[in-house]
Amino acid sequence: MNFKRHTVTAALPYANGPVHIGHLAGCYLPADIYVRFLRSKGEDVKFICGSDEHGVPITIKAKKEGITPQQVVDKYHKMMGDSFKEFGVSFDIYSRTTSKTHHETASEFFKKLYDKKVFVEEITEQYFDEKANQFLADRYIVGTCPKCANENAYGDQCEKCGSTLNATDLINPKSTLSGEKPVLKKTKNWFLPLDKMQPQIEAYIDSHKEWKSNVFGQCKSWLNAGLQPRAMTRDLDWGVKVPIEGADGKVLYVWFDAPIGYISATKDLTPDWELYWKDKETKLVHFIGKDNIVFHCIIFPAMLMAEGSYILPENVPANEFLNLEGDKISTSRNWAVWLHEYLIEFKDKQDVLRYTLCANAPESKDNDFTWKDFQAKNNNELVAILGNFINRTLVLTHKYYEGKVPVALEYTKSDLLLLEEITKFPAKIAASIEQYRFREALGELMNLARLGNKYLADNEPWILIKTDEKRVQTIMNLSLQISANLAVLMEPFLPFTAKKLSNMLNLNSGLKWNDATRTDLLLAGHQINTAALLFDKVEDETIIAQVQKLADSKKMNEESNASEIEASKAETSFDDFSKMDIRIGTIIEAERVPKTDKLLKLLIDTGIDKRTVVSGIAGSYKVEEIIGQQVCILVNLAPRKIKGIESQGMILMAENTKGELSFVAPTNDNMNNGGAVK
Ligand code: B3M
Ligand code: ZN
Repeated sequence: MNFKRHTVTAALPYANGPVHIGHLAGCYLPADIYVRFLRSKGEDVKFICGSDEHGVPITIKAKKEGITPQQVVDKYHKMMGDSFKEFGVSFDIYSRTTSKTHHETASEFFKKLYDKKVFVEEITEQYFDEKANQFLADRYIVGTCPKCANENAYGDQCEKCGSTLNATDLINPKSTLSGEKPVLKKTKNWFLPLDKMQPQIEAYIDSHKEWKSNVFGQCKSWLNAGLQPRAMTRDLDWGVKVPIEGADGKVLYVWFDAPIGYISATKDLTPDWELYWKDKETKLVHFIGKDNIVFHCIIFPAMLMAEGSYILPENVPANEFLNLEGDKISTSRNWAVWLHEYLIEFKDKQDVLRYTLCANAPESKDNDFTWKDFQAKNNNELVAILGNFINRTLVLTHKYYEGKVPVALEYTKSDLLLLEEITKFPAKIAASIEQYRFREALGELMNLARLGNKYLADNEPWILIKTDEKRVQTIMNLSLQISANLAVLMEPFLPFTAKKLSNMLNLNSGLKWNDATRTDLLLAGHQINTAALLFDKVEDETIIAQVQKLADSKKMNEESNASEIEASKAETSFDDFSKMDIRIGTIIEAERVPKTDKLLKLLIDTGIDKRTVVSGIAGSYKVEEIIGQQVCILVNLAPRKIKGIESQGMILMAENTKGELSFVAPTNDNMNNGGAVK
């Protein structure tokens, strides 16, 4: 079927952290390539995205940072929006789910299903944290996945095996708020009866055997396991309020409201939004990462079917995950390449990252990003193939013809073959893009540059110029045509470079995809502009610095894990505390205790007496530096023998998370020995 227009969405990222390369490779880059391609074809397309600002991921982050959920989403919405823009992700709108339009749209949607009696209203037992006095939805609860035994599955989903779960399915559930085992408590919620809707959903999925096999396969396996009713409301206070009577303290499930966010964003973009959501001639495509498949292929379509007036997703091209240097990307472990940092550290090199991520996209299996590969892709492909071809062509044009496109005089047989080859590229690349095979498409684009390079190498115009000037004119004309076609065809993948190249060629800016089937985009006599390099080499130092940065973050992370702040001890009474007699004293002698690493034997003037104390501080202090040091000493501790020495008291030390010790001492130097610490 031919469609009149396209609605293309990219998953709404949670506004709880900055964008990293995993997000980009997962859905934003492929979606952007797809949309730029459609625009170049002259199609009517709206590219929709925004921040997902509800749900437990936001409230957890707020708690961690000690700010309100609204402050969290304001901060990250801006940050993510800015870096997408700078990276050239060309959304027509980047909206947010805390917007008024969204709250209204999501409420109306829910209300419509409620009025149509779609939901099953049910009182069930849900987990409740008595300490936090709160129901535990979704990510507030972790436990062992009943399907794959992953111990860190969330209350709504196991990220390891991809199963959707209900919190009550978890084995050994634990509250992420208090760490306590939760209790069950009765509460009313509204369920979408996916079980009853299974036949419709199954028919829908079965009508899309053309979907990527990872997507289709996952859908089938859920269907085979049998769909279960799923609560569309939660007992939480952050989100879209449930818009019906008797639902105080309840909000819409974030996975109910978030996909509706695509609709509300379109409303904010255009008054014609209904054409993009309700007209059968609109092709709706959702770009997502693999952990979102069930929500986009089963739950959201079920919502749309139940509502009745919307079109259904025509395709849901989901990518697998991108790893980083062999390890899973993780925000909490700071194991990531952050887009906002890349944009500063690699200024004006957006296209190098776009190229690397696309060439390595995890389209059919998880894939790995390494800095070495980034360097190799830049140096061996962008610089050596694409950049080199363009540079040789433009430099020679300036050198031989003062930057004016020469006339093609007479084509040889191999020229004619080449011309025919060139005209096939737009269709070849398009076919791959239309099947969501972006790596393959990019490979084809590079083949056109390879063809150009080979043409120059085979014909050697720089040698022929001495003997056959006429032939060189044809060679250069043809090379310039290839350059122009490259400028058009690279735009979806490398938009910044395309612009640079178009400027250098002084190309008409209105060129479209199909213009690249021609081989006369540059007319004889056309003046081109000065040439500059499209890419430059990424040096070893740059890569070493990035690898080091990752190693540092791994190390810091391990240290902070190893030394988590201890929980406080059990309560004690004032009476017990006041039994301890702590005095100011001064170290007057110190020596190492033989055959030990940590122990020092100290002689302390306590004001009451001079006594011996054995203390484990040799790791932090040298003997010479502590003579004369004032300390606090517990003087009524029962004596005990340490390494054969009687220790008559204990010195108070502070310890940091790295295990380093420091004396706890008066900061005022007129404290006399024997003074009480209270
Ligand atoms: N925010 C999950 C994620 O960021 C979720 C996507 C919503 S798309 C409607 O992975
Ligand atoms: Zn699992």
